[in-house]
Amino acid sequence: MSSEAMDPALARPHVGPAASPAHVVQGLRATSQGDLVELLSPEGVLTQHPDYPIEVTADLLKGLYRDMVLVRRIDREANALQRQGQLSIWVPLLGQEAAQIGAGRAMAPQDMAFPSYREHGVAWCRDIDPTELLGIFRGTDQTGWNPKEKRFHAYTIVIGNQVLNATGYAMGQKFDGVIGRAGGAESPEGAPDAGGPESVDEATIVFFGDGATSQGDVHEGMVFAAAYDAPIVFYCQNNQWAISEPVERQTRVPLFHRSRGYGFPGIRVDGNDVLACLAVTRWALDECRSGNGPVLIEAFTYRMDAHTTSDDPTRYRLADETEAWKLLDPIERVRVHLVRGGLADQAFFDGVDAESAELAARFRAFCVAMPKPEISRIFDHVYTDPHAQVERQRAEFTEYLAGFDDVDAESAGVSGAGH
Ligand SMILES: Cc1ncc(C[n+]2csc(CCOP(=O)(O)OP(=O)(O)O)c2C)c(N)n1
Ligand SMILES: [Mg+2]
Repeated sequence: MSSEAMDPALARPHVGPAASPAHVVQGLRATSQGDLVELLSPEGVLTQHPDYPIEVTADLLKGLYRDMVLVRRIDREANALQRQGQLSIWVPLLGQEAAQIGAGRAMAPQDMAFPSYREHGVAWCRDIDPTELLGIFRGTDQTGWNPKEKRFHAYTIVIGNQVLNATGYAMGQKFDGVIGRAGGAESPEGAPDAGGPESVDEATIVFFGDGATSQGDVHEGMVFAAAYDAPIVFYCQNNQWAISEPVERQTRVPLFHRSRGYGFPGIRVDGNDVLACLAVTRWALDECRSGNGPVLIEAFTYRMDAHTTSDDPTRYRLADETEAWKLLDPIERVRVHLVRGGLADQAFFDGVDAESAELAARFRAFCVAMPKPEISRIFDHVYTDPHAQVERQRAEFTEYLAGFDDVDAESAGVSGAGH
């Protein structure tokens, strides 16, 4: 078949093993084809989409704007704290605020989320105080919140692994019969009709990146989710890069087309449009709660900063590309819409800025005052009960530390065995 006769979305970008910048841009275009659900254009013009209607009020827009400004501020503050030696590493979300806030605000309290490591905006929507993120990045804690209580799982660094966990969780929701009840024969008394965040039914949403789609775990998760009609939204933030690997190295088709192969719907949404992300994710979660899952959402967005604070993106991508994406900024388009429509006055914007400054100050003060953890904690919680091997390692480590003049093993807490 000649490439002219092919579905243009299936045309192969000619990307060799060492892609030049021109190839990168060409490849990006090749995987950009396909319908993009967009409600709020980069110029701030609002249109409804027939399949994903949403009631848009000034309060809704102002709330989403506030969320995005505050999480961006936290993100920039954390980045600076890492540069000042207060955090070991930080994973920036800059540019992905709309993709995360739209999805996070679409969730109902009873829904369950499985993040990767970049979902600080979704954490915010799950009522996790930003200071609770700090322990992970300061290297003092595994997670700062109770995943069961917040319905937001621990961050997962192993790429794609959370997709399996989330699929298993969603299969459990199906086996437990907590989907498709509202409005049906088994509807609890007084329950609203199926769907809608007011529903008593549950769904799962899992977050992963474009690069993660190359992992076996993601494939296996989608196969099982389809086979069991599991109530799960696969939410792929395609931020165009997996560290230094561009998305066209991961796929020959737009990522949302992948769902066809598993047998469930796939939607590509403008990931820099918070309203579109909200409307599409609401729809997808409703489908899952009503028993019509799974659904794949590809939020087409861009990672504006480095992969992490350990990365230097100038070594593998063009400044032109980043400059072009600046024009699609997720916060700016909401601000423009609010201003042009006379929906928010200067006092509102000043208020959000003041709140943002206060939050950043509290976040910073909390971080620099965090106590040093006792070194012995690395031996705690390995096993529930005392374990001979762990205790032997604890003793060896205590002896090792005792060999240094400037380490007081007692105050480091290593000698206190028996947890
Ligand atoms: C199984 C596994 N392989 C490799 C890595 C190293 N690694 C960390 S982040 C990353 C890229 C992930 O890219 P993507 O899925 O697009 O997510 P993004 O970081 O862009 O949000 C890789 C390869 C890892 N953490 N886990
Ligand atoms: Mg990526």
